[in-house]
Amino acid sequence: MMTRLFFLICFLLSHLSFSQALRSGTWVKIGVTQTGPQKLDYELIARISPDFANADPRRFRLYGNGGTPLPQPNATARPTDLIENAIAVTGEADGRFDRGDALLFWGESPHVIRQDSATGRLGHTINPYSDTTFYFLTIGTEPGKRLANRAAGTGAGLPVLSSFTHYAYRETEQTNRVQSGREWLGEFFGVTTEQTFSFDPPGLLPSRPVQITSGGLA
Ligand SMILES: [Ca+2]
Repeated sequence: MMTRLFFLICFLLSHLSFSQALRSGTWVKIGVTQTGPQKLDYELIARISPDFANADPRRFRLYGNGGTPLPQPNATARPTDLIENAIAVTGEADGRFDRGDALLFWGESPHVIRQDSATGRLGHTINPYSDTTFYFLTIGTEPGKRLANRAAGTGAGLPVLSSFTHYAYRETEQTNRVQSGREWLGEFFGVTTEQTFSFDPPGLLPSRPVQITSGGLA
């Protein structure tokens, strides 16, 4: 889950007027490429910016609006600024960010897999503008938003699951026919009529059906 995380240090000053949230303070820009829990431990954060090593971790605040692009229609509502995300900071109760402490948050890929509510089928959407989702970490003047604790459930009455539907896609977005727009295509066949693409889903049940969908342009 920790793969493909990378970090850039950004000291964003007040001239970045497009975001009120980024107008002041020390900021760390965090790039995420895969959806899932993300963990930044003390050593990593302290190496990126010593300011965080000397700060009260209860004031750590993470901002980000997820990975999907803004809606195309102008009239569709969208956030006007960065939204604070709830995070967990282990070891923050003592007011010191030190070895063994860590920051955890849920990060989203810029590309989304969703289930169609009408058909029940899974599908994906490629973000045409970015291959990375960015989050922004800062030290606030007040305590930051935190994940709430929830008592563990008993599981009583819930079905026991032994399998699930796995979804994988290959969409390499290599070429654009008209050098414009958001429609990008994958592999070019030309005189070659056959190419092989491998998928290796973990734990594949051999007796279960596999559904394959493909698209092409001639
Ligand atoms: Ca601590």
